Amino acid sequence: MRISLRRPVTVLTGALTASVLGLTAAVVSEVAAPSTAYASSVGGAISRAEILNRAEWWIDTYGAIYSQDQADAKASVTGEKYRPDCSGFVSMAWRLPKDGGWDRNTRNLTSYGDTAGVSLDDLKPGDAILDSVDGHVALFHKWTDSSKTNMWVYEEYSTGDAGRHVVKSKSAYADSGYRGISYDEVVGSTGSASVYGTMSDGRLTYTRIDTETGRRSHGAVVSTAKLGFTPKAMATLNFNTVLVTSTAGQLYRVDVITNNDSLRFETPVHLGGGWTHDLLTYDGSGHLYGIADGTLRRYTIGAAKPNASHITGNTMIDTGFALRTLTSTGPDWLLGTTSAGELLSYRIRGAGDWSRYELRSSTWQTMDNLIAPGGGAFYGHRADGGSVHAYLDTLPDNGSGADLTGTGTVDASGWTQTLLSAQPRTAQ
Ligand SMILES: [Ca+2]
Repeated sequence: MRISLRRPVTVLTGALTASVLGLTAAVVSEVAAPSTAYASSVGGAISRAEILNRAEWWIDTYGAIYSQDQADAKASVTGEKYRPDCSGFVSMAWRLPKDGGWDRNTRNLTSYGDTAGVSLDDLKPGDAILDSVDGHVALFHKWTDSSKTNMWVYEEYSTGDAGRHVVKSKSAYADSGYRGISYDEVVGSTGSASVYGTMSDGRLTYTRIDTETGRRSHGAVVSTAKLGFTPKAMATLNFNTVLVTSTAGQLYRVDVITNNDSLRFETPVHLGGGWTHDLLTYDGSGHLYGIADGTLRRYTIGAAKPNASHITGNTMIDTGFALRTLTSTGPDWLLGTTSAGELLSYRIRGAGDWSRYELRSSTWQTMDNLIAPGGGAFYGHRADGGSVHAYLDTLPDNGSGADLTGTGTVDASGWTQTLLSAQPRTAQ
């Protein structure tokens, strides 16, 4: 690879020109301010959703800029500049550090001890496909279908062409000696969020979100049937069982028949009264939590499809849980928001025995529902605009928000549900 180092143009013809140049430079450096969707650091942990967002932004922003000259580097969405060729593009998507001012090339992309080989069949979004002999690398986006015959990739390919998002054949890659590589700093959950919801008229909804990419992968499918009562709080127990309370304080079990092309459920099974909870969540490990008037209670669920006798161990944990939203991030770990804007994590051990951690002190008052499928992934729903936002708490059980990042918007609108609840532990 030939690199010519160009001297910067520094023709100063007077104070006015200098100030104009300075202004221009400042504007260029503000190509895109970092936002919560771009929360990684150079060389640091990065989610698959962020890698794809970085690649998409570059392809959407630039035209035919391909160059193997490091001096032609272009700004990424977070401002750092990367060489606009195939390996510079992957370095940009992964937000790799420079080595002596140089981006990596196809010969040394895997020489820094921070990548691992992966078979083409096991590629995940944000991995790369590398031919270090003939010198090309592309960024894997997704398979076109479950047969894994063809894949979407992002790439900078050749001089005179714009970067592109194209379909490639796996067998053609394999025949040409390409191999898959993954970046060790990639963090995030794998799996999906299985999300049930209620509409204000009592219909039920089902939606799936791919937690790797932060994108909706199924639905929403909406039932024709209505629950027959006004839902107040809900907790998903497993893939086809949801507990829902009514505004009249009654608890119902909803058994789902199908959530594939349509959503159908059996007539809700009435389990009893006195369920005045404002919020409910299930931790995926036998404990149902509910908050009524700021009092947190824990129950033990003894069956996949519980009747009243399977809901035991009513334990008052404590008062003072004035939360606006509630979900569970793991066994006996709760996550919630307050109307004052806090994002709070709780570890519950028993009656009067719990710990509270403030992950964020402000701005979360806009959330109307929180849902957490496990693996540190969670989503915030804003009913006002119907948007759903993705977050990743890399270690959800360390009582710290330092490892918490926003990973993008799943949908900017369209989620008109009143309640949302994700099946626990469907992501790792
Ligand atoms: Ca954490």
